[in-house]
Amino acid sequence: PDTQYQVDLTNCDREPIHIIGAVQSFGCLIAVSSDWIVQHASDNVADILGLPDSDLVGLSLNEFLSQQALHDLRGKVQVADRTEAVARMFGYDLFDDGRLFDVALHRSNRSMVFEFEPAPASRPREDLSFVQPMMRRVAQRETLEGMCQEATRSLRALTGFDRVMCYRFAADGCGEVIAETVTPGREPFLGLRYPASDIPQQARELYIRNPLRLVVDIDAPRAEIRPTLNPHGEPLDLSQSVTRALSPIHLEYLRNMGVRASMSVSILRKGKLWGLFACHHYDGHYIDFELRTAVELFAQIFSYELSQSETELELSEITRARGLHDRLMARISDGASFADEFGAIAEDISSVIAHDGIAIYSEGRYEAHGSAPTEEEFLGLARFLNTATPSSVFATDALSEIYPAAAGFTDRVAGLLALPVSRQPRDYIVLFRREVARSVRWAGNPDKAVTLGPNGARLTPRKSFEAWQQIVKGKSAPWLSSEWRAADALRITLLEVVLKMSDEAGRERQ
Ligand code: BLA
Repeated sequence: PDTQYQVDLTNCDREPIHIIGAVQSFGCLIAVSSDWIVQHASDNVADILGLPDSDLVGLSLNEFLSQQALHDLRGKVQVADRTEAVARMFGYDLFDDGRLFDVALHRSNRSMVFEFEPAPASRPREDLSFVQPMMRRVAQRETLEGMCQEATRSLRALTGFDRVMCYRFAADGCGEVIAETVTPGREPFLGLRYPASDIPQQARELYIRNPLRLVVDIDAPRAEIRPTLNPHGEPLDLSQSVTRALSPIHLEYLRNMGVRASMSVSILRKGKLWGLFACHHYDGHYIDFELRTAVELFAQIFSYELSQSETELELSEITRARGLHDRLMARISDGASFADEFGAIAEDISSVIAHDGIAIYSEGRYEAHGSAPTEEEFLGLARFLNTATPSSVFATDALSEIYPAAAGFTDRVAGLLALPVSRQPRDYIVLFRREVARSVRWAGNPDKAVTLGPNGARLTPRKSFEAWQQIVKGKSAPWLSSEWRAADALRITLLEVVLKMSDEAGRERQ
């Protein structure tokens, strides 16, 4: 149609996916005005509902629905309006003839939107009864990764998708597969990273408001919503729709991957998109609305559990930082020298701030563990640090951008966090991090044959991964604000430690 937006890889984040103008063929859509006159209908309505008349636009609902159905739908409309959410009916006998439908209802601006999916014949449903046991198993896991892993395992068992991933966003919008359960024999995606552009901004905003989308079959024709514009000249806003057709760019991405069905479910924390459960299937895969509702519910409870556990983690960081202070003070009280204790001290620090290498530069002596510059390289760096940090923590995740000589040791160090631990001359404890792209490797088969769509190889996970590698080139994992805080507390402790140790050393020398 004439309103169709020309999308390509340069304008993905402007593609108006919420007014895409079509639903998928597993459901149909009718939008009505406040007086229940049909304003829009998808062109598969007659097909799905089994109506003789294929053009419903301009008709009143009571011309093709029974009084009972109208009454029941009206009740649900009130629920949708009161809760400002999608109201649901499962296995509803819409025409009083034994054919059952699942119905989703929501308000979209001036319209009330109904979406219908043929429901499986009446059967005992237990989807909801799985949610609590699933959540209990998740809650038993001690770590965040463990919780996510258990969630992917049980979601796969519940929904039958070939692959279920937990995809977490970083502060810069890039994403990482942090947990995965996949059919044996399929290439694992665990640990892989993707650039922010793979899930563009407007999609993320939409996914906060509407937590679940399903693509049943990328090869199934979509059903156009007609007319494209209402009498006020506006397209139908499908933000809350449960049968919306997805962006053709994204479908091309799925096709390039050999994936035919996809589902993703939002994981929120404090109103922000924390991540997604992303599911793939290598065949068409439909799960009905009732099961999708159970999945949504699971994701919602999971989100709460997750935020609680992240809050606990943040609290335990404070406790750990305090513990570190006590351990460091204890180490010196028995008179050991800083140099002797450095290995143990480094170990202590790594429990609070993750790093790949650590060095101490004190009174002209340099000692390093792990991934770090050589002494010669460090001497130049120390002069740079002297100019950079008056007397506080200094950190960067892209050292070579501000200190070009660091290009000479990017094979070992991309980011650093420096703690000045004395005043004159400048002594430091420095934590180093390697280039993040170096620590992640694509484990899959590079020569796998794919048939590519019009936008070429960019829309494949491998190219996405390479795009991510370019974006983060020369960068380490960022230093989080919690790590800055821990570092600042640590600096004060170390200052005390160093002073005390040099005091004692001084006394011994006398
Ligand atoms: C949407 N992109 C998505 C979604 C995911 C991804 C999970 C949500 C839709 C869904 O449930 O399927 C990304 N999926 C991934 C990634 C993996 C995966 C990274 O399985 C890794 C294994 N996509 C691109 C590029 C563009 C793009 C380069 O890769 C544009 C420049 C666009 N992705 C794009 C758009 C959507 C999307 C427009 C929204 C789809 C919609 O909701 O209509």
